[in-house]
Amino acid sequence: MSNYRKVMTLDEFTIQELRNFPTATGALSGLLRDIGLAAKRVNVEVNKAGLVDILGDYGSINVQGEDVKKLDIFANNQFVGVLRHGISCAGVGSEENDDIIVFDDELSKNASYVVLMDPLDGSSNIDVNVSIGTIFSVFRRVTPKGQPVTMEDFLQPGKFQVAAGYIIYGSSTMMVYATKRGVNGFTLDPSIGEFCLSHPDIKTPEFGKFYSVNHGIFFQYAEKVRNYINRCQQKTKEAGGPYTQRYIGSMVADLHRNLIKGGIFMYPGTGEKPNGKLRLLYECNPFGFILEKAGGKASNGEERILEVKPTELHQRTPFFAGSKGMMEELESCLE
Ligand code: P6P
Repeated sequence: MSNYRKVMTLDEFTIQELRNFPTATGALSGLLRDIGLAAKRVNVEVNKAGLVDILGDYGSINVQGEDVKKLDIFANNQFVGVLRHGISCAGVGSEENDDIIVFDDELSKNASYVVLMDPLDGSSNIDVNVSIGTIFSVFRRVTPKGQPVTMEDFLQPGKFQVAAGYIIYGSSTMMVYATKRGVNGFTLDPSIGEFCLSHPDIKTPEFGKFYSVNHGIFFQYAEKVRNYINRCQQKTKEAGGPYTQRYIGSMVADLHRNLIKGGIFMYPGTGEKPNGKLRLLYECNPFGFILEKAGGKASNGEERILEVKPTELHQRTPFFAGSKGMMEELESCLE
Protein backbone atom coordinates (compact mmCIF):
# COMPACT_ATOMS: atom_id res chain seq x y z
CA MET A 1 0.00 0.00 0.00
CA SER A 2 1.38 3.37 -0.97
CA ASN A 3 2.60 5.39 1.95
CA TYR A 4 1.89 8.53 -0.06
CA ARG A 5 0.09 11.01 2.17
CA LYS A 6 -1.51 13.89 0.37
CA VAL A 7 -0.26 17.07 2.01
CA MET A 8 -2.87 19.81 1.87
CA THR A 9 -1.65 23.28 0.97
CA LEU A 10 -3.09 26.49 2.43
CA ASP A 11 -4.86 27.18 -0.87
CA GLU A 12 -6.40 23.70 -0.99
CA PHE A 13 -7.45 23.96 2.67
CA THR A 14 -9.14 27.34 2.30
CA ILE A 15 -10.92 26.16 -0.85
CA GLN A 16 -11.99 22.93 0.89
CA GLU A 17 -13.34 25.05 3.74
CA LEU A 18 -15.50 26.77 1.14
CA ARG A 19 -17.15 23.43 0.45
CA ASN A 20 -18.33 23.41 4.06
CA PHE A 21 -20.01 26.75 3.53
CA PRO A 22 -21.76 26.62 0.12
CA THR A 23 -23.14 30.11 0.68
CA ALA A 24 -19.68 31.55 1.25
CA THR A 25 -18.42 33.91 -1.43
CA GLY A 26 -14.79 32.83 -1.06
CA ALA A 27 -13.74 36.36 -0.09
CA LEU A 28 -12.33 35.40 3.30
CA SER A 29 -10.53 32.39 1.83
CA GLY A 30 -9.05 34.66 -0.81
CA LEU A 31 -7.93 37.15 1.82
CA LEU A 32 -6.18 34.42 3.82
CA ARG A 33 -4.40 33.23 0.66
CA ASP A 34 -3.32 36.83 -0.03
CA ILE A 35 -1.81 37.02 3.47
CA GLY A 36 -0.02 33.73 2.84
CA LEU A 37 1.47 35.10 -0.38
CA ALA A 38 2.81 38.24 1.35
CA ALA A 39 4.16 36.07 4.18
CA LYS A 40 6.21 34.04 1.71
CA ARG A 41 7.74 37.22 0.30
CA VAL A 42 8.55 38.54 3.80
CA ASN A 43 10.00 35.18 4.76
CA VAL A 44 12.60 35.43 1.99
CA GLU A 45 13.86 38.76 3.34
CA VAL A 46 13.71 37.74 7.01
CA ASN A 47 15.87 34.73 6.20
CA LYS A 48 18.43 37.08 4.67
CA ALA A 49 18.27 39.49 7.63
CA GLY A 50 21.84 38.64 8.58
CA LEU A 51 23.11 40.50 5.56
CA VAL A 52 24.31 44.01 6.29
CA ASP A 53 22.37 45.52 3.41
CA ILE A 54 19.09 44.42 5.00
CA LEU A 55 19.82 45.19 8.65
CA GLY A 56 20.16 48.56 10.16
CA ASP A 57 17.71 51.22 11.12
CA TYR A 58 15.59 52.66 8.39
CA GLY A 59 16.17 55.99 10.03
CA SER A 60 12.52 56.79 10.57
CA ILE A 61 10.53 56.55 13.79
CA ASN A 62 7.14 54.80 13.82
CA VAL A 63 4.02 55.82 15.76
CA GLN A 64 5.36 53.85 18.71
CA GLY A 65 8.38 56.11 18.87
CA GLU A 66 10.62 53.15 18.04
CA ASP A 67 13.44 52.96 15.53
CA VAL A 68 12.04 51.41 12.38
CA LYS A 69 14.15 48.75 10.76
CA LYS A 70 14.11 48.21 7.05
CA LEU A 71 12.28 44.89 7.34
CA ASP A 72 9.39 46.54 9.17
CA ILE A 73 8.77 48.79 6.20
CA PHE A 74 9.29 46.01 3.68
CA ALA A 75 6.86 43.70 5.51
CA ASN A 76 4.25 46.44 5.85
CA ASN A 77 4.46 47.19 2.15
CA GLN A 78 4.10 43.53 1.21
CA PHE A 79 0.98 42.89 3.29
CA VAL A 80 -0.70 46.20 2.47
CA GLY A 81 0.16 45.68 -1.21
CA VAL A 82 -1.43 42.23 -1.58
CA LEU A 83 -4.50 43.30 0.38
CA ARG A 84 -4.90 46.47 -1.69
CA HIS A 85 -4.68 44.51 -4.96
CA GLY A 86 -7.01 41.73 -3.74
CA ILE A 87 -10.82 42.01 -3.83
CA SER A 88 -11.61 41.05 -0.23
CA CYS A 89 -10.19 43.91 1.84
CA ALA A 90 -11.44 47.49 2.06
CA GLY A 91 -8.72 48.86 4.30
CA VAL A 92 -5.89 48.14 6.76
CA GLY A 93 -4.87 49.36 10.21
CA SER A 94 -1.17 48.75 10.75
CA GLU A 95 1.30 49.32 13.59
CA GLU A 96 3.47 51.08 11.01
CA ASN A 97 0.86 53.68 10.04
CA ASP A 98 -0.53 56.43 12.26
CA ASP A 99 -3.98 56.29 10.62
CA ILE A 100 -6.00 53.62 8.82
CA ILE A 101 -5.16 52.92 5.17
CA VAL A 102 -8.37 53.21 3.12
CA PHE A 103 -8.53 51.39 -0.23
CA ASP A 104 -10.74 53.68 -2.30
CA ASP A 105 -10.88 51.93 -5.69
CA GLU A 106 -14.33 50.65 -6.73
CA LEU A 107 -13.59 46.94 -6.05
CA SER A 108 -12.08 47.58 -2.61
CA LYS A 109 -14.90 49.93 -1.60
CA ASN A 110 -17.27 47.00 -2.16
CA ALA A 111 -15.10 44.54 -0.23
CA SER A 112 -16.43 42.89 2.93
CA TYR A 113 -13.43 42.88 5.27
CA VAL A 114 -10.87 45.06 7.01
CA VAL A 115 -7.53 43.86 8.37
CA LEU A 116 -5.53 45.02 11.38
CA MET A 117 -1.91 43.94 11.59
CA ASP A 118 1.48 44.16 13.12
CA PRO A 119 3.51 43.41 10.00
CA LEU A 120 6.69 42.47 11.83
CA ASP A 121 6.35 42.17 15.60
CA GLY A 122 9.46 41.82 17.67
CA SER A 123 11.56 43.54 15.05
CA SER A 124 14.03 44.59 17.77
CA ASN A 125 15.01 40.90 17.77
CA ILE A 126 15.97 40.86 14.08
CA ASP A 127 19.56 41.78 14.83
CA VAL A 128 20.03 38.86 17.22
CA ASN A 129 18.27 36.26 15.06
CA VAL A 130 15.38 35.58 17.41
CA SER A 131 12.13 34.36 15.84
CA ILE A 132 9.80 37.23 14.89
CA GLY A 133 6.31 37.33 13.49
CA THR A 134 3.42 38.92 11.68
CA ILE A 135 0.08 39.22 13.51
CA PHE A 136 -3.25 39.86 11.78
CA SER A 137 -6.90 40.31 12.67
CA VAL A 138 -9.86 40.27 10.26
CA PHE A 139 -13.27 41.91 10.77
CA ARG A 140 -16.33 42.19 8.56
CA ARG A 141 -16.83 45.93 7.90
CA VAL A 142 -19.78 47.53 9.69
CA THR A 143 -20.21 50.55 7.38
CA PRO A 144 -22.18 50.06 4.14
CA LYS A 145 -20.30 48.64 1.15
CA GLY A 146 -19.67 50.97 -1.76
CA GLN A 147 -18.15 53.70 0.36
CA PRO A 148 -14.67 54.04 1.87
CA VAL A 149 -14.23 52.36 5.25
CA THR A 150 -13.93 54.51 8.35
CA MET A 151 -12.29 54.11 11.77
CA GLU A 152 -15.59 52.63 12.98
CA ASP A 153 -14.88 49.52 10.91
CA PHE A 154 -11.63 48.96 12.85
CA LEU A 155 -12.67 49.85 16.42
CA GLN A 156 -14.73 46.70 16.98
CA PRO A 157 -14.53 44.46 20.06
CA GLY A 158 -12.34 41.41 19.36
CA LYS A 159 -15.28 39.03 19.74
CA PHE A 160 -16.46 40.16 16.28
CA GLN A 161 -13.29 38.97 14.51
CA VAL A 162 -14.03 36.54 11.68
CA ALA A 163 -10.40 35.36 11.54
CA ALA A 164 -7.09 36.03 13.25
CA GLY A 165 -3.63 34.58 12.89
CA TYR A 166 0.09 34.97 12.82
CA ILE A 167 3.13 33.96 10.82
CA ILE A 168 6.22 32.94 12.80
CA TYR A 169 9.56 33.28 11.00
CA GLY A 170 11.57 30.77 13.02
CA SER A 171 13.40 27.46 12.62
CA SER A 172 10.61 26.87 10.17
CA THR A 173 8.09 29.39 8.93
CA MET A 174 4.51 28.74 9.98
CA MET A 175 1.18 30.40 9.39
CA VAL A 176 -1.38 29.73 12.12
CA TYR A 177 -4.90 31.12 11.88
CA ALA A 178 -8.23 30.73 13.61
CA THR A 179 -11.76 31.04 12.29
CA LYS A 180 -15.01 30.09 14.01
CA ARG A 181 -14.25 26.52 12.90
CA GLY A 182 -11.00 26.30 14.87
CA VAL A 183 -7.25 26.82 14.67
CA ASN A 184 -4.99 25.32 12.00
CA GLY A 185 -1.24 25.56 11.44
CA PHE A 186 0.58 25.49 8.09
CA THR A 187 4.33 25.01 7.70
CA LEU A 188 6.11 26.50 4.71
CA ASP A 189 7.67 23.84 2.49
CA PRO A 190 10.48 25.75 0.74
CA SER A 191 10.83 22.97 -1.87
CA ILE A 192 7.41 23.85 -3.32
CA GLY A 193 6.97 27.34 -1.87
CA GLU A 194 3.65 26.43 -0.27
CA PHE A 195 2.28 26.52 3.26
CA CYS A 196 1.21 22.94 4.04
CA LEU A 197 -1.24 21.83 6.75
CA SER A 198 1.01 20.49 9.53
CA HIS A 199 -1.00 21.25 12.70
CA PRO A 200 -4.71 20.55 12.07
CA ASP A 201 -7.27 21.61 14.69
CA ILE A 202 -4.82 22.98 17.29
CA LYS A 203 -6.03 22.74 20.90
CA THR A 204 -3.93 24.25 23.70
CA PRO A 205 -3.46 21.99 26.77
CA GLU A 206 -5.63 22.94 29.77
CA PHE A 207 -2.45 23.24 31.83
CA GLY A 208 1.17 23.70 30.85
CA LYS A 209 4.57 24.15 32.46
CA PHE A 210 5.59 27.47 30.93
CA TYR A 211 4.94 30.87 32.42
CA SER A 212 6.14 33.82 30.35
CA VAL A 213 6.66 37.26 31.83
CA ASN A 214 9.38 39.91 31.96
CA HIS A 215 10.84 39.31 35.44
CA GLY A 216 13.08 42.36 35.07
CA ILE A 217 10.23 44.63 36.14
CA PHE A 218 8.62 42.17 38.59
CA PHE A 219 8.46 44.70 41.42
CA GLN A 220 6.61 47.16 39.20
CA TYR A 221 3.65 44.78 38.81
CA ALA A 222 0.55 44.96 41.01
CA GLU A 223 0.73 42.87 44.18
CA LYS A 224 -1.93 40.41 42.94
CA VAL A 225 0.09 39.79 39.76
CA ARG A 226 3.24 39.28 41.82
CA ASN A 227 1.33 36.82 44.01
CA TYR A 228 0.41 34.74 40.95
CA ILE A 229 4.00 34.80 39.66
CA ASN A 230 5.17 33.67 43.10
CA ARG A 231 2.67 30.79 42.92
CA CYS A 232 4.16 29.81 39.57
CA GLN A 233 7.61 29.71 41.14
CA GLN A 234 6.39 27.55 44.03
CA LYS A 235 4.49 24.93 42.01
CA THR A 236 5.21 21.48 43.44
CA LYS A 237 5.24 18.32 41.37
CA GLU A 238 1.98 17.31 43.00
CA ALA A 239 0.41 20.59 41.91
CA GLY A 240 1.48 20.17 38.29
CA GLY A 241 4.87 21.82 38.63
CA PRO A 242 7.61 22.65 38.64
CA TYR A 243 6.99 25.37 36.08
CA THR A 244 9.62 26.78 33.74
CA GLN A 245 9.95 30.52 33.14
CA ARG A 246 10.32 31.01 29.38
CA TYR A 247 10.29 34.53 27.95
CA ILE A 248 12.12 35.42 24.76
CA GLY A 249 10.70 38.90 24.31
CA SER A 250 9.08 38.14 20.98
CA MET A 251 5.30 37.86 21.45
CA VAL A 252 4.69 35.56 18.49
CA ALA A 253 7.47 33.17 19.55
CA ASP A 254 6.37 33.10 23.22
CA LEU A 255 2.69 32.64 22.46
CA HIS A 256 3.25 30.07 19.71
CA ARG A 257 5.26 27.89 22.10
CA ASN A 258 2.66 28.23 24.84
CA LEU A 259 -0.22 27.57 22.41
CA ILE A 260 1.31 24.27 21.30
CA LYS A 261 2.72 23.06 24.64
CA GLY A 262 0.50 24.85 27.17
CA GLY A 263 1.44 27.80 29.31
CA ILE A 264 0.56 31.33 30.29
CA PHE A 265 1.86 34.61 28.83
CA MET A 266 1.66 37.84 30.78
CA TYR A 267 2.40 41.44 29.89
CA PRO A 268 0.91 43.28 32.89
CA GLY A 269 0.58 46.98 33.40
CA THR A 270 2.88 48.79 35.79
CA GLY A 271 2.55 51.96 37.87
CA GLU A 272 4.44 53.89 35.19
CA LYS A 273 2.63 52.18 32.28
CA PRO A 274 -0.77 50.99 33.62
CA ASN A 275 -1.78 49.80 30.14
CA GLY A 276 1.45 47.89 29.61
CA LYS A 277 3.10 47.79 26.19
CA LEU A 278 1.12 45.49 23.89
CA ARG A 279 -1.45 46.79 21.42
CA LEU A 280 -5.09 45.73 21.75
CA LEU A 281 -6.18 45.74 18.11
CA TYR A 282 -3.33 44.01 16.28
CA GLU A 283 -1.51 42.06 19.00
CA CYS A 284 -3.82 41.11 21.89
CA ASN A 285 -7.19 40.69 20.12
CA PRO A 286 -5.85 38.31 17.45
CA PHE A 287 -4.06 36.15 20.03
CA GLY A 288 -7.11 36.30 22.29
CA PHE A 289 -9.25 34.99 19.43
CA ILE A 290 -6.75 32.25 18.57
CA LEU A 291 -6.34 31.14 22.20
CA GLU A 292 -10.11 30.97 22.78
CA LYS A 293 -10.68 28.95 19.58
CA ALA A 294 -7.94 26.59 20.80
CA GLY A 295 -9.61 26.16 24.20
CA GLY A 296 -7.61 28.73 26.14
CA LYS A 297 -8.48 32.14 27.61
CA ALA A 298 -7.28 35.74 27.32
CA SER A 299 -7.94 38.83 29.41
CA ASN A 300 -6.72 42.29 30.31
CA GLY A 301 -6.60 41.25 33.96
CA GLU A 302 -10.14 42.48 34.60
CA GLU A 303 -12.28 41.17 31.73
CA ARG A 304 -12.22 38.92 28.64
CA ILE A 305 -9.96 40.72 26.17
CA LEU A 306 -12.42 40.16 23.31
CA GLU A 307 -15.11 42.15 25.13
CA VAL A 308 -13.07 45.36 25.29
CA LYS A 309 -14.53 48.17 23.14
CA PRO A 310 -11.56 49.88 21.48
CA THR A 311 -11.38 53.67 21.38
CA GLU A 312 -8.07 54.19 19.56
CA LEU A 313 -6.24 52.36 16.78
CA HIS A 314 -2.97 51.99 18.69
CA GLN A 315 -4.24 51.71 22.24
CA ARG A 316 -2.28 49.52 24.62
CA THR A 317 -3.65 46.99 27.12
CA PRO A 318 -2.37 44.72 29.86
CA PHE A 319 -2.51 41.17 28.47
CA PHE A 320 -2.78 37.70 30.00
CA ALA A 321 -3.35 34.69 27.76
CA GLY A 322 -2.91 30.93 27.70
CA SER A 323 -4.06 27.59 29.03
CA LYS A 324 -7.55 27.63 30.51
CA GLY A 325 -6.58 26.07 33.84
CA MET A 326 -3.63 28.44 34.33
CA MET A 327 -5.69 31.49 33.38
CA GLU A 328 -8.33 30.46 35.93
CA GLU A 329 -5.64 30.21 38.62
CA LEU A 330 -4.48 33.70 37.63
CA GLU A 331 -8.07 35.01 37.73
CA SER A 332 -8.49 33.63 41.24
CA CYS A 333 -5.38 35.57 42.27
CA LEU A 334 -6.57 38.77 40.63
CA GLU A 335 -10.05 38.73 42.18
P1 P6P B 1 9.72 43.69 26.81
C1 P6P B 1 8.53 43.08 20.99
O1 P6P B 1 9.11 44.38 20.97
C2 P6P B 1 7.22 43.18 21.76
O2 P6P B 1 6.36 44.11 21.18
C3 P6P B 1 6.56 41.82 21.84
O3 P6P B 1 6.80 41.03 20.72
C4 P6P B 1 7.16 41.22 23.10
O4 P6P B 1 6.30 40.28 23.73
C5 P6P B 1 7.35 42.46 23.99
O5 P6P B 1 7.51 43.57 23.11
C6 P6P B 1 8.57 42.34 24.88
O6 P6P B 1 8.61 43.52 25.65
O7 P6P B 1 9.33 44.98 27.50
O8 P6P B 1 9.57 42.50 27.75
O9 P6P B 1 11.04 43.72 26.12
